[in-house]
Amino acid sequence: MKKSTFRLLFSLSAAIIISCCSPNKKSLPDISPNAVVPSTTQLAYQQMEMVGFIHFTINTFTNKEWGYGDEDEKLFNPTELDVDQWVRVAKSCGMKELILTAKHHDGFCLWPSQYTNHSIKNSGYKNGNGDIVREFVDACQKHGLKIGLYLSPWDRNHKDYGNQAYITYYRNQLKELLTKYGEINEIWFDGANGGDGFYGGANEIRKIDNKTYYDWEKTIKLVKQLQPNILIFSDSGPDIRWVGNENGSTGETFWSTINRNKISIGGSDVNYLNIGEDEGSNWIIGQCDVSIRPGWFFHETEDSLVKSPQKLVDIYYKSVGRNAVFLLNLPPDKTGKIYPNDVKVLQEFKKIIDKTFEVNFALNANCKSDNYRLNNDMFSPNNVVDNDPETYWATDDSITSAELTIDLKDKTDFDRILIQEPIKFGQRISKFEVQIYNQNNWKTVFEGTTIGYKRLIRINPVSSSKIKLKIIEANNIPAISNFGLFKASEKE
Ligand code: FUL
Repeated sequence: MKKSTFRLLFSLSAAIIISCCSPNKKSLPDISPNAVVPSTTQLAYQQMEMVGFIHFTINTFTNKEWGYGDEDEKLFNPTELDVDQWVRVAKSCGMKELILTAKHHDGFCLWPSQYTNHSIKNSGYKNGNGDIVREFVDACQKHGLKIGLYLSPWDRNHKDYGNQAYITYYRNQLKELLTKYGEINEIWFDGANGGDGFYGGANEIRKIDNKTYYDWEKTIKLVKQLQPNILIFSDSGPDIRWVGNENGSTGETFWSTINRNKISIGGSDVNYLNIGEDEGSNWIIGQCDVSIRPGWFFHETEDSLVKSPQKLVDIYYKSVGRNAVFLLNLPPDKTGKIYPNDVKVLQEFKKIIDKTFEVNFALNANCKSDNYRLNNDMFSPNNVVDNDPETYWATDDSITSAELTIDLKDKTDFDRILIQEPIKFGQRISKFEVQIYNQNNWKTVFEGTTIGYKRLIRINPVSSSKIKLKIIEANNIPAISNFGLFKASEKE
């Protein structure tokens, strides 16, 4: 029997079984998930799309990027600290979480840690009675933002750095942060490790073996014990991963799947991190970290070098638009506030994104496909334009290439395309094309590889009434949850 005839018979009998025995859609044979899929918390994290970083510590006052660890704590003294402003600004530009540098490489702690004197308790701020981690947590909770904390594994202040005693110290600090401040959504483990530093007055170079020194697997276990729902970021996840650069972009091809045994904190192949691997055995979300200024900390000399709204929009397409999460750093100044010009840029960025994605021309358009699963509406092509991220179009078993045609009725101008896979089933598509119908011909306007949670495509403006999405290769039955067409804001 020919494959297609078999498929038809299979679909018909399945349809009969369904209509006779189970009117309930839920009992339909859904597409089976890939072997590697995101956890529920990873799925929720990916859906946040944009999160923020706050780099603020003693460096803000010493005008440095990497403090040596010998700073006089008294130098830390923001005069008009307004943590609420950080959160309001982040929220107003669409961020759903903020991550604070509780401790950067200099070892200075923004909370009164009982394990060190290099902290806010010896600073001028509130005469040593302040706790900025507490203020940060309170403000995020008040405004409904998730909370992330950065605890630098490298500590240029600590006398024991490089020895086992430091690992105990580091874990004690994690215990403080993860037991005293309520629910923490993300912990950020940086990859910079070892080098010169103050180290309690030793003033020397200390090298560590980044594969063995930290015994990360034990620390990860501890973190998950203390906060079962927390997501851990590092070069190698296990939940969220670095994408191998600090300019905010993943590769054009970007898999959330990767092999964890090929990557390690501070010692990974950056190109591998930037692309991932179709066959990867771990799901680790990509997170694109980048600063709104050249540096991660505030420096007056960089006031004129704040990225433009257009540059941020470009990064948005290269991060959120390539299946990753955009992590944008907003460094507060010495007064303790995000600088007005940075705020202005962010507001303009948000306006542009909102304007571009305001009207989806494909919404409720008529969609057809050469195949849809069991010919049942649960998998109808129309699900990709129903504005419901939970519904999707999927094909019959064994089909890995298929076409979806979107009929807009009238000729429409557009230059931005959005495509989403229902990633709860895994990431599947590895080759696709978008075509438009023009003068009795189909013309290819984009050729791509991966889609994942969200793919945003920029093309030159076109005018057409019919658009085709051709799925050419996939590692399993393809499924699409959302397809959109937009016209870019003139300010892009
Ligand atoms: C890097 C650090 O060395 C930078 O100072 C900054 O914190 C950035 C986010 O990560 O590895």
